[in-house]
Amino acid sequence: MGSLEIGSRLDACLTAAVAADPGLADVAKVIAACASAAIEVSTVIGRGALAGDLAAQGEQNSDGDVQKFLDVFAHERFTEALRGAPVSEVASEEAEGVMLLNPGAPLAVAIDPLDGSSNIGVNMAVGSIFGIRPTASTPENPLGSFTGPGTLQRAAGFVTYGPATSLVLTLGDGTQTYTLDRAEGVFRLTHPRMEVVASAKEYAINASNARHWDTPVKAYIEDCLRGAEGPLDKDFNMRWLGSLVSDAQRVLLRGGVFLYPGDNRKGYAQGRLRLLYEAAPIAFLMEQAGAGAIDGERRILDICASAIHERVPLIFGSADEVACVAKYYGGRNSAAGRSPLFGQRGLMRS
Ligand code: AFP
Repeated sequence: MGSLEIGSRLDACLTAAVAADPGLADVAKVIAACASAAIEVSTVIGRGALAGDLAAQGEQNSDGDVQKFLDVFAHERFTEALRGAPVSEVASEEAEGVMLLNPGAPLAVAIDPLDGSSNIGVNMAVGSIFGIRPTASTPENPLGSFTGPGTLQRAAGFVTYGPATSLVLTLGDGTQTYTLDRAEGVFRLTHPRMEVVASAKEYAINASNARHWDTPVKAYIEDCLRGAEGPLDKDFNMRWLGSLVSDAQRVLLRGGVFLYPGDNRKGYAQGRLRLLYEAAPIAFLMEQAGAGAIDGERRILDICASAIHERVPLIFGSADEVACVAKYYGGRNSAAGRSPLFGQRGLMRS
């Protein structure tokens, strides 16, 4: 994104990105559409209970999760905004199948319109997550836009609706953060190039599931708990916000490692998080900020989905921490050796 000034508006930053690489013109339009939808969602969230019962329960989504009012509202706002952008199709957490928007358009979007919805009713941060890919579906392969590896993503981002509303974004040239200027109704650049510290002392995991974890995760967390007296030679702190985007934003800002592994609960063999619209966008943002993201053995960005709501174990964060966790898995899969984690620091998209 070149050397843009702090305070620059998102539209000016996108214009500069397109000037530097005209091939980003359509990607920029999709990002602008996501940003406009995010501002609408932020406005409703910011009203809290004054906007009605945002956690009001409705139908079940593709995964059997009960949809809350805000899940549906966010899904509708993002889908409507993307209909006005060069987007052929959308894979949304809130829709069973792929939604066809503009036949022949060059880009496809995988989106979690409202992540962290269990936090809605208790005034905690929630988010929206998206990944932008080239259209590749055909009548013979209707999921083709979504079954390639995450390295095909042209851009990815997430919005955190927290004390501030922020947009964390990558177009493949570093990771930036924009913060919503509510007075002007625009996102402004506040973090031009985010770089995650290689080593950290904070881990995020839902410890109530400890009895369900497999051995590598149990061994790693036990060693974290042993602190400076243990093999990791340092004391750790723990955070678990119940909101992937909030944990991801904290890791981007002060390092650490986040783990949502597979476990032996029914339906959780591949964890809880979705490859297409949660893990892959987060992995792209992390790698562009010099961090890493694996499923325990494979680099997330190398994994191909075979279904749009497919789950994947997700471990991301400071490069040294993620490499350490990978060792507890024993690097059983040679693909892990290909991860940039085991190459140079300052990971860039390959
Ligand atoms: P919800 O959207 O159902 O609240 O799930 C949020 C989430 O997908 C992710 O944002 C959290 O990190 C994770 O689930 C929390 O999962 P647990 O409730 O199992 O800890």
